[in-house]
Amino acid sequence: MTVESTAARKPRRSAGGKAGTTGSKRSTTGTKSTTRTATGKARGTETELVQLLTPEGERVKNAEFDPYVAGITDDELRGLYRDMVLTRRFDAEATALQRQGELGLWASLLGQEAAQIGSGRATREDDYVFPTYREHGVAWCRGVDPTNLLGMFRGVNNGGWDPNSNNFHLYTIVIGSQALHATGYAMGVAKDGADSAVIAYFGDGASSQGDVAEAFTFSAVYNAPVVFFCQNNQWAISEPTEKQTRVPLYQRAQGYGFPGVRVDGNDVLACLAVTKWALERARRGEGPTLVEAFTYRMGAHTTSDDPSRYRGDDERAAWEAKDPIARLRTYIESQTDTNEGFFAELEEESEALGRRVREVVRAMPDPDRFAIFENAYADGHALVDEERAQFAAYQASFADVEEGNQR
Ligand SMILES: Cc1ncc(C[n+]2csc(CCOP(=O)(O)OP(=O)(O)O)c2C)c(N)n1
Ligand SMILES: [Mg+2]
Repeated sequence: MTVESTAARKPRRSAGGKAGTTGSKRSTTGTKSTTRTATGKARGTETELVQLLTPEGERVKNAEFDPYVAGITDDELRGLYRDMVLTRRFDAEATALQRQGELGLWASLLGQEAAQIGSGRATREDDYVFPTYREHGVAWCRGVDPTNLLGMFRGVNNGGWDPNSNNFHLYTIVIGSQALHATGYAMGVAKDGADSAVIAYFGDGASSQGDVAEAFTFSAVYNAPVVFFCQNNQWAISEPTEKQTRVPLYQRAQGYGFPGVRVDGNDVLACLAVTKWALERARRGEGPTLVEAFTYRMGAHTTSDDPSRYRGDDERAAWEAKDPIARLRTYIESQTDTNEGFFAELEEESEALGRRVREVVRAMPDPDRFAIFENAYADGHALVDEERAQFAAYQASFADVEEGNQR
């Protein structure tokens, strides 16, 4: 199949873009390396980190990205805070529900609230989002009812929401594959002539997948309107980021010919600003962007994992000091002193959400036991028929137990 280049129909600008990977007053983490810009000019760079809010809750100026959050109101700041608090509360409830046997598994987003809420709030209604299995905060921003995220983790359905209702695709467990889905979708969006953008979420571990490399190549060559949002939470289950890459992940974009930016993933304002910038580039026909949100997975990989087997408490403690919610609260309190009622009400709203999630999950109906044999083949299949019959016989072997239970 040949695919017409979307670049031919859209004004093509330098892949280095306005902010691109070129220098600015970003604060740095101090690592030095030599890279080339997208236009091929060699230059030395430091590992740069876009930050608008320090861990102490102080606003830092940034000439490139300040314009993207310039008009933000106190109410909007409180809105971002509310999003993060409620997402964290939902996540804690889900973890507890798993421990109590109500869910089979849960992948916690603890620590990654700013990366998800900042980027999620940057999306427009008509944009399309391709998540992994941990994007509960992005789902929240897209208006997916959080209880709908839990069916799959309870094992009662295969997804739980209609992706096209909120332009939020189903959770994807196959690591990195959604980067390709997003690229293909974005190429389609461009062919339709729409000015929507697409955003694909994935992790530091996924960055090693061939699918992600292919997505980078295709999106660059076809100038697809897609943002690759990599949450570098420092771990891929028990593998640290050092096992995935020898260069900061965002710098990989240069080899493909599009800009990459590292943003403080625990700074909701910076994540909002950088993602808005990247989405706007996509909408203007300037092609893909890689955003690396530098953050930390505070909890276990999933409820089946025990991180004490491979990492120390000191690392977690260092990241706890950079908590995304605490720093926004400090900033909000420094801006206005009329927040007392807001924080108290939010506490109540948070508890009410926890209660609702618990009630809804417990009331989820079990699926029909035989539904697993449906929906694979349109006209049936001899092997599936055989397996269905075997399963029916197996189920029938419990008839006396079930009768006993009813007596
Ligand atoms: C193709 C594929 N290989 C392996 C796995 C098993 N697996 C599940 S999660 C995971 C680690 C992913 O790490 P990362 O991309 O950093 O995302 P995070 O879980 O940290 O959010 C792996 C290897 C998988 N689901 N799919
Ligand atoms: Mg990871």
